[in-house]
Amino acid sequence: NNVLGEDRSPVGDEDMDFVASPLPSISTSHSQNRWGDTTSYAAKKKLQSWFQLPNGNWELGKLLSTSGTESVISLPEGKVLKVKSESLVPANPDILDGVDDLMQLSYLNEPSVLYNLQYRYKQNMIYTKAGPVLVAINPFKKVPLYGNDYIEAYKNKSLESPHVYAITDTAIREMRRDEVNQSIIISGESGAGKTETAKIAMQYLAALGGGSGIEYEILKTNPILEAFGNAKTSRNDNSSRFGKLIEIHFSETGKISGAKIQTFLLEKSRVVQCAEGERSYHIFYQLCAGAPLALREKLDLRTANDYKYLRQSSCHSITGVDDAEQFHVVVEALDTVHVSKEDQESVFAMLAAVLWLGNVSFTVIDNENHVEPVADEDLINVAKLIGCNIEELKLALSTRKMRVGNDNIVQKLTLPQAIDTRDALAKSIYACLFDWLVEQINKSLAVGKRRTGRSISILDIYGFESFDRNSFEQFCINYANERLQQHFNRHLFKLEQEEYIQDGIDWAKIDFEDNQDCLNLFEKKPLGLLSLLDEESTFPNGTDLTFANKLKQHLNSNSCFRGERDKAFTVSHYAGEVMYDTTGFLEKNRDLLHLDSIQLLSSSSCHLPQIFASNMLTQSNKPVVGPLHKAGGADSQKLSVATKFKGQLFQLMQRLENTTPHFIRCIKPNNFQSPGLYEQGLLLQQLRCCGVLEVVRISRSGFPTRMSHQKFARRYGFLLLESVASQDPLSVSVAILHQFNILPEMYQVGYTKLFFRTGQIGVLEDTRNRTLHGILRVQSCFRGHQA
Ligand code: AD9
Ligand code: MG
Repeated sequence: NNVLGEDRSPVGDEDMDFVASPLPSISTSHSQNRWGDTTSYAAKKKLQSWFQLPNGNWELGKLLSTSGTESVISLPEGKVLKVKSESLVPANPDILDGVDDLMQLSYLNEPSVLYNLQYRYKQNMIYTKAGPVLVAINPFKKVPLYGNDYIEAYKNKSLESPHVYAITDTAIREMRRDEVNQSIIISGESGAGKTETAKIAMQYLAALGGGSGIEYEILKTNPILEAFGNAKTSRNDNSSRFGKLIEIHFSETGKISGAKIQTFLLEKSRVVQCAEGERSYHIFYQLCAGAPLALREKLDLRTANDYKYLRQSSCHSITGVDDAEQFHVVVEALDTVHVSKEDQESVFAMLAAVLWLGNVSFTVIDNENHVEPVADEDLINVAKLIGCNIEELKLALSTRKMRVGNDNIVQKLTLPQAIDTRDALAKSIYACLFDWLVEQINKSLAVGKRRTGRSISILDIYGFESFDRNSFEQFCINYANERLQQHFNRHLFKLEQEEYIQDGIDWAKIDFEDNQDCLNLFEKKPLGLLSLLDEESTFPNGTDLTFANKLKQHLNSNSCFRGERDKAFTVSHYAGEVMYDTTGFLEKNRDLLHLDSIQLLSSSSCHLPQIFASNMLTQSNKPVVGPLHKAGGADSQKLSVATKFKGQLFQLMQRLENTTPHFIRCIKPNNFQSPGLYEQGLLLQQLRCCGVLEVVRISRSGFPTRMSHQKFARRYGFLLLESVASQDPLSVSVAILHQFNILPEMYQVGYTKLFFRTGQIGVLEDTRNRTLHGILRVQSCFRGHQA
């Protein structure tokens, strides 16, 4: 069974196959104690014990003695320390080193989980199960775990160690068996490996469901979306700046019949500004480096360094990446998904237009700081590429038409206003281009009549974020994560309950806490974060400060909310507290594009700008009646960004709700994209944030350890001091439970199995081992005497 050389699980022993699964519950603190046993650990005199060093890392020590509240332990370098007994955390017996499911650990504490994951990681076993969840630790190097041989092995089940392939295989099987749509939900921090994991899952689906040829098209959507939607950030050289759901459809014969992609919240601001050392979207650099001569001339293309938008961050290249070569990969992929050469050229023209737009500069024309664009090569190129009149472009960038009372007036823009207008136009063109591309891809992959309704969706979405400074983007991302976390909880809770009901145990005793309070804080109308944000965004005089004050005024009594100094507020998320700075919230939420700019695009003689303009208008909440609008207010009364995002999210949740979910939690072991570096603190923080520690911890409140009556009786029956009247496994089991005074709340007796709270079986195991040890000692003594 070990064709590909992975070590067999060290707990292959049939005695140790405790099945376990988690039970959701939410709590905001993550203290170590909640993991520990209820009885003092040191009192049990285990040999191995975890001790936390001042730097926060855990070290495995040997417990030498315990007296009262103090214990003496020896650490690896021969150091002997006297420590408080309660600061020690039990370590698992060696036999459990590197178990492939964290639920198999007898002691479920943080150091044990970290150690187990590290033990595996060192041997390139980057995948581990945490009950039903797959944990994937980014190797930051090529690991020999993929490709056709592995796909075959997982397909025919000759390999069953945790893997994305295994999860994907389960999804396919369950889709066929239950005739229910499936979803693979991938989350994790930036750089943790979500996008790679999604591609690995797609690879497996394509291999198993291929045949019609459409699977190649589906795989080719990756280079396209990554070129247009990914960028180098400080955390990931290939960071996705959008969320993605790809729904892959299957025909009745089990073959892939098509796919549909939905994207979420592209980070538009990156088009016009990005931080030092980061880049804008890959496609810009690819175009500048890789466009063939004819295209270069047509678009007047220069090098990346000639464009302000690309120049500003002083980072043009990525180590190990050839942008020119990537450009050809993207063009090929566009061919594959049937974007015509003509359309491709229009796409590149739009990209060039954005770049030239960034170079447009302004001169001050009066003493009120009003400006006019400089009519140089930059401006001429923009007009040419967008297909509009130069004069109209100049006006759109330097004036705004408004209606004041009954009069139509033209207001001149100041320099900052003109720059904002220019950048807003660039961002909109790019965002529209992105949406349009996704639409073209979807047309090409459309399932059409072949669809059976069965599908597997893969969600690659930004994980929970908490930085030193958190803005509107984190606000939306973390809100999305609250929703997903609720989905996660509900699902796992349901699974757990089903098993309890099946075995007839009393599951009503299990508390189920959820993150509904935090979701309410966001969603409640009219006094929730999103409603108040929208309300303030529509007030002409609303500012980030008035918004922050309004939040404090209305939400301070909410337990998930805390007003902070100045313009800040804190939300207690399931994964921890995050302080948000409201600077820029209103502007980002309004995301205004002035009607003058939309009109400019609709006047274009080119095909794409026209489409963009009409999309912008139809996306508006209310029809825009005429060219002129009320002073000060939004020109186009479209939905706010937060409201649109919320709508998308609801739709997403609805879709996911109708699927059987499979969860993958990606973890990055260090912040340097470096292979082999395993930072305990960083890992721990992510395990907590993405709910993995929760899943494992929560199992304490459920009954994660299960053993059949037979197995239990066989394993511990010999410990009975008095013989039991009836020898049936159930009676023997109950007698054992009584003899060891296992508290009634610590176990449940089901029809076929015994269910234990975490750690309980550890107590029994200890006694069993001691007894066996004793027996062995007596035996060897006996033999000694004989000799
Ligand atoms: V972000 O939120 O989009 O910024 P992701 O998507 O979580 O992020 P990504 O999948 O892009 O991270 O992974 C980051 C890098 O880690 C990749 O570019 C690879 O270099 C590396 N990686 C991730 N997973 C694997 C893997 N299974 N094998 C090898 C990997 N390298
Ligand atoms: Mg990604």
